[in-house]
Amino acid sequence: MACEVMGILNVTPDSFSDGGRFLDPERAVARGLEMAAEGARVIDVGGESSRPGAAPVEEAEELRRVLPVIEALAAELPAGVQISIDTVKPKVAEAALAAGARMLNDISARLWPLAAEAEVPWVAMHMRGTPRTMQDDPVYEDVCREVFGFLAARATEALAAGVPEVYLDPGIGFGKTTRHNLLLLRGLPDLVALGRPVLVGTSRKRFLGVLAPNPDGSAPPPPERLAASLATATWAAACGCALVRVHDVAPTVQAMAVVGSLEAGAA
Ligand code: HH2
Repeated sequence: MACEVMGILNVTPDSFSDGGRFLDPERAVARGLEMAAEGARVIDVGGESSRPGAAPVEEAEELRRVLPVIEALAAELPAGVQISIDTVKPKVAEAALAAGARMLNDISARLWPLAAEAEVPWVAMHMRGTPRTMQDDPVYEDVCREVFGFLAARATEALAAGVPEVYLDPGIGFGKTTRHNLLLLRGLPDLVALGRPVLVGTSRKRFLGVLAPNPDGSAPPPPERLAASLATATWAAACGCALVRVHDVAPTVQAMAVVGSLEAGAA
């Protein structure tokens, strides 16, 4: 099965790459529809940045940001394109699901009872600590064993509780050094082998600027990390992942189509 694309729609003033661009609900909805037209199968709406060091957002403010966008997108998106809500707050998750979101993207990996109740797929992501503290010297003995073991245990619990599908996400950049991110990406076949769909989010992340610096050694800013983002999305697809979470939908859809064509039996 070809790897599908989840388009990122951050309705925030401070996200690391697109912060402030889609705070206006009309612009956010237009961007969601544009990503659907470009081939995204899921539009991931988030109202709180989780970049390293980010401060938490009040529940009422997060609701104010995401609900009008979800309501409008639920009415306007073509059939076959789902909305997911990217939140760690139970009240926001519940309200978003009631407003038309059909997937719960949970970077805290704690909200599966809500996904069970609403009968929607749940994304369980691994994170060390909280966004405020997670990059303070993360240490693992064996990062793949620890992260994949954590996700497998959460999936077992969630499926037993009645969640219809669990996506496993290693949480690239969430309490991980560049080396940890590389080890997790290299280990993706082992995560896929657990038998659940795997979601990977590397798009424009900081470690890509470290791995692929400018010729003068400086790190390219987030919007200039497209080629590096495509390299990791392509790698994830070739490893058998089901979904990649990206800012740049159109070029990623192209890359996924090519990987899909290369898969055994496609030609
Ligand atoms: N990464 C971010 C946010 N949500 N969800 C999942 N499942 N996986 C991820 O890797 C992931 C995520 C961070 O990226 P972004 O949304 O672009 O930035 P910010 O958190 O600053 O809004």
